[in-house]
Amino acid sequence: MVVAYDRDNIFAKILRGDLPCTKRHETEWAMAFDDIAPKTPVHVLVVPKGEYVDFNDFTARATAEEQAGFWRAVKETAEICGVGEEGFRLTTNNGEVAGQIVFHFHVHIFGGRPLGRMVR
Ligand code: IU
Repeated sequence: MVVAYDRDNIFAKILRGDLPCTKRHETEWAMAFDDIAPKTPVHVLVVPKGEYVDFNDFTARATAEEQAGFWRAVKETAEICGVGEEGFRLTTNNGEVAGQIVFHFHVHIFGGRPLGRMVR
């Protein structure tokens, strides 16, 4: 079930500068900032600047240039946050069934400690 994009979602407000964040990286295509409730020593969210509800929406509607720019920013953010070499986990929750609570597409970068095996 796809929800409509809400321009007043929390990440849209952060992108506009209407809400503060601890910014880690910004490019033409994306912004990265610390999660407000970090689950690991490094827990950063990377959001595209375009208006996409979730991963399905982003991959369906974003241009190839936007998508490449976004994933490049994810890689750069991991490096900037000091986990690029040692390793990290990328997660995106796609839809309510996955536990998505903010409906502006975003990728979590988790790292900074051993994360264990998530899927066996
Ligand atoms: P999601 O399940 O991927 O949609 O989780 C959203 C994340 O956004 C979650 O880890 C929250 O801690 C985080 N977050 C935030 O960083 N700042 C906020 O104001 C809100 C949520 I609301």
